[in-house]
Amino acid sequence: MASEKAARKARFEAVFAIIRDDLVDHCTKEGLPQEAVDWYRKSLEYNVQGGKLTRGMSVVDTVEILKGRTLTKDEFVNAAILGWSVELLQAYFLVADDLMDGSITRRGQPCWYRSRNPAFPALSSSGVKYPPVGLIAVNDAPMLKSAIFQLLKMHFRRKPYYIDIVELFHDMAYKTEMGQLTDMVTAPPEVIDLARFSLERYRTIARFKTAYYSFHLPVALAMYMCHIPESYTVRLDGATTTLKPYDLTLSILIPLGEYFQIQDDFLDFSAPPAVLGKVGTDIVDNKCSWCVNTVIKLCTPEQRATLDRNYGRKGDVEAGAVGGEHDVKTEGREDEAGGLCEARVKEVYEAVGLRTVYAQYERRVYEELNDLIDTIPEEGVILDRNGQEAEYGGLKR
Ligand code: GPP
Ligand code: MG
Ligand code: MG
Ligand code: MG
Repeated sequence: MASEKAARKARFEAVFAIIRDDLVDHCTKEGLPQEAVDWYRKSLEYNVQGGKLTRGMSVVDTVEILKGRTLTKDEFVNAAILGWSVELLQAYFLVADDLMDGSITRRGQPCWYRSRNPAFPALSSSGVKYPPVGLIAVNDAPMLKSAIFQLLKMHFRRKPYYIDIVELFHDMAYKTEMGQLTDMVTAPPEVIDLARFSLERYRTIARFKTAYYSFHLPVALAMYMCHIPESYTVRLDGATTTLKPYDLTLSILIPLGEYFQIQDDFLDFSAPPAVLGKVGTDIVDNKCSWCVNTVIKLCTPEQRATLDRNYGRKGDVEAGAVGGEHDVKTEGREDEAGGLCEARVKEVYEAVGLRTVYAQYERRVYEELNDLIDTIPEEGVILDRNGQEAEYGGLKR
């Protein structure tokens, strides 16, 4: 079972070389100098590979489920190219986000803007060997996004669903950018003010910043590839109903994406670094996380004051606690990312019973998502506009 999963991943990963070579060869054909071509190749390899690949692989999985059979070689490669296009979008977001957040590492290596690109011969004579990428990343990021539309043109221009997938990528990117804007203005760097946070604001950020491109996009791409129409009529238990499958997908995958982000936030607080794969930083980074929003609603005024003094602060001394009991250096606590301030916040989280609240939420959302999934009609005869049984590409196996 585990080896089957690894084989599926390896098969998907093998398609990366196709998209990289398509994009690099295109730059060469455009007549770019070799150092620019080498730079772009390095950016693609560094930023697009190395993730979990769940978004990309779910395009392939969904096409397989919709078709109900093993894919032909052509079908697989096309689905995987769409999957890698989602990974390109993700790479674009992460390169830009790391610059905006001033982050240090990503996927176990330095963030792109902090990395040293060996394809940088122009400056190596200045005595600095491979200077950091720096602000060239401001151009590298949108090049990763533009690469998507170049690939779609190369591989899907003659497909009847071409314009649908082009519009879908534009729509999903725009939604994510709206989410990033809301995230940035809710917790701008250097402004720590928990009064800006609320669970309602959190939901907006999670849905726009994460759910659309991570959950709806891969599934909707697969649906377009399988020729699923925007709406169709079915005869179900004798009655005729109009279904809008993409709206139905949104109605389930956006709440699922919200749950994914809430789980991510909870793990940031609760999972040991060995399990998380990184040290959780949401508290010291002043993130508008599900955890802090939930605790704000449950805590006493004293606990709220502790949060106000310590949230978003990386340090050993509580800000505002002049000579007070908490004005203590954290000797021997270097293991903690945020020192004493973070520890104080975590104490409040534990005291209000955040672990129990999360467990209750998870049970409830699991039921709710299953109820939503149960609303999808699985039976029914698809009708054409004359009321006759119709055949709609991927809908018919
Ligand atoms: C990462 O969020 C942000 C995105 C994936 C969207 C970025 C969108 C742009 C238009 C740039 P984060 O900063 O909360 O997550 P992480 O902790 O992974 O940096
Ligand atoms: Mg970030
Ligand atoms: Mg961010
Ligand atoms: Mg997180």
